Amino acid sequence: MTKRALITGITGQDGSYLAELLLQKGYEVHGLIRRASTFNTTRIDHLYVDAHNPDAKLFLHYGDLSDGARLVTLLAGIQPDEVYNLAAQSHVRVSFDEPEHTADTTGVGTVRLLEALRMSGVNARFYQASTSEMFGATPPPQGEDTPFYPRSPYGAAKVYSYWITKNYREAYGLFAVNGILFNHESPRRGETFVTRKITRAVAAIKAGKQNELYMGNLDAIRDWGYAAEYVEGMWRMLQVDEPEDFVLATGVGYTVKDFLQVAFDHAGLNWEDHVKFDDRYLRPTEVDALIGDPSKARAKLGWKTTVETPELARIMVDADIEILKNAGSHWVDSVDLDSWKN
Ligand code: NAP
Ligand code: G4F
Repeated sequence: MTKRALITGITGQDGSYLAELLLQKGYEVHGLIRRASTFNTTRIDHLYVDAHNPDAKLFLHYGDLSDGARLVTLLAGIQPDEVYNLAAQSHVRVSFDEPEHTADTTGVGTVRLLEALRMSGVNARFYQASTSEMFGATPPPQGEDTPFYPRSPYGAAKVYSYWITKNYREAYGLFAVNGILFNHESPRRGETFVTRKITRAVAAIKAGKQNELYMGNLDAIRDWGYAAEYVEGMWRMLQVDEPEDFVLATGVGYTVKDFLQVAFDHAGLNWEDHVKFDDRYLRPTEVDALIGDPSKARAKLGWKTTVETPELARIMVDADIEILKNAGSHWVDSVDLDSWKN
């Protein structure tokens, strides 16, 4: 029997890699997408086959985590074996500007989906995209038993989602798990997260299209892995016998400054000639250091990373140099993005 999966957030970085992986594994994949006035499917366009084609395995459905009734109807119609809840307002800095919206989608959206599963009677395994941001102020290394101390509206909303997922597992016997993922990046990363902001700027500076890059706190430490490897871990969490929560991370931390250094060096540039400070990129409360302990995932899922942060930075720089070459006049400078997009 062909397995069927529903992915919320399929148009995002992780959703696109997960859809790719599940299609490779022979799944029929259904994705929830938001209606927008412009196309928002660029990350998955390469996977899409017209639904009239008998070989089509990827199906997209309009919906939103703010619309519980729609989630019930969709689940009842699709009857998935696995549900991956990746949708969220996922930008930490933006969550300080839009705390209520973040709580509604990143927090309450999860219980809407869980409740829709219960109301539709669909017996699917459920994956919740939990995050290292929940550890916040608790010092590293952080593992499955480390206490949470969120430092942003985003982190607080994700803590709610973590606990409600655990509660539905205990209260209703759902196979529901939290993947507590540390930062993971790729050439498909949103342009305003720090790694992609840096690698796009390197490409633009190298091409003579930009000279300055405005940044916030360069001392923050993150454990950056390669997104394509993390979606394999998500899938493995739903294939084990008992539902359990897992940390996915590389286990090694680097500062934002380290990332800048590797990325600029790779293009033969000196970051100190270009990077300027702008306090608009500081957060009211910062998460100083996130470094994960992935030993449980290694032991029980056989999952581990192979791409370390410096290699990741080089992959992303090379990809952005290529993207810029092909973009021509459609390229939007980081400077333009920076001025309002965080
Ligand atoms: P992303 O690129 O920002 O993608 C977020 C996805 O959620 C997009 O498809 C977006 O749709 C969708 N979305 C947002 N609000 C929605 C709503 N109200 N209803 C339905 N869909 C909505 O995020 P990502 O990096 O792929 O991360 C995937 C998930 O993992 C997120 O939940 C994130 O918080 C979590 N996470 C990420 C990391 C990381 O380092 N990447 C680490 C730990 C946890 P549009 O395309 O229409 O905007
Ligand atoms: O790339 P960031 O915006 O990612 P952050 O805040 O760590 O959140 C990401 O990872 C979480 C997992 O830990 C996910 F749950 C979340 O959805 C998201 O994917 O910022 C990383 C660090 C921060 O300390 C920030 O203050 O970089 C610092 N930073 C310095 N200058 C900057 C900038 N961040 C951004 N976005 N832009 C800057 O100019």
